[in-house]
Amino acid sequence: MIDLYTWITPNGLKVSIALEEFGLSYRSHAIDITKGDQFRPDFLAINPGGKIPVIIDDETGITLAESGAILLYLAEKTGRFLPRQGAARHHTIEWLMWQMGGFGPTLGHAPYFLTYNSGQAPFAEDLFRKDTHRLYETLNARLEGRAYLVDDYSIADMAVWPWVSRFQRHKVDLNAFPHVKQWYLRLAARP
Ligand SMILES: N[C@@H](CCC(=O)N[C@@H](CS)C(=O)NCC(=O)O)C(=O)O
Repeated sequence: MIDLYTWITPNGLKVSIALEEFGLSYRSHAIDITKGDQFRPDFLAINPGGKIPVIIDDETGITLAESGAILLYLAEKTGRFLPRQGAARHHTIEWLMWQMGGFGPTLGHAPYFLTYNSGQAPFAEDLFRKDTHRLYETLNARLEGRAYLVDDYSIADMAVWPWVSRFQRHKVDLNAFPHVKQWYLRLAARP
């Protein structure tokens, strides 16, 4: 059994999606980050950084934070959604890292300037608007002529999708990125 400590944010949703897709048994524990649950001593004991998501797998005894590391762990545990070898494995990790290092952090910060405090920091707003559009353009170019980020549906798609689901907060019109929109709706239709 896996215990999942999480909240309804893109990094949290990645792991919820993965656990459902992998068909693993798990229990969810809500860590309400809007109320400061992430700073409770019992949560800091499992992740001193005070960030969701975290899993504890009682089969292996491992406690793991960082959504990208959790997705890799679950893929290796089950042997699914990450090719075992070859170029497709490296490209899946490449797109997972693209999400973890660029798409996620940039889109995580962008709404503070573009949505919640627009007009207050013009330089930051301009920077995040340009970077956001550049990242969506990169994703759109990657998805042209492809059903998924790599050959088959993988942990890379699971990592990117919950971030795209917040496109309105990024002030992005998905119609301007038609390949992203088709991919977004295709994945949304999964059970
Ligand atoms: N790199 C981490 C980021 C985790 C993260 O930023 N979690 C946010 C929610 S999406 C959080 O717990 N925020 C609470 C806080 O910063 O106090 C991951 O991918 O798991």
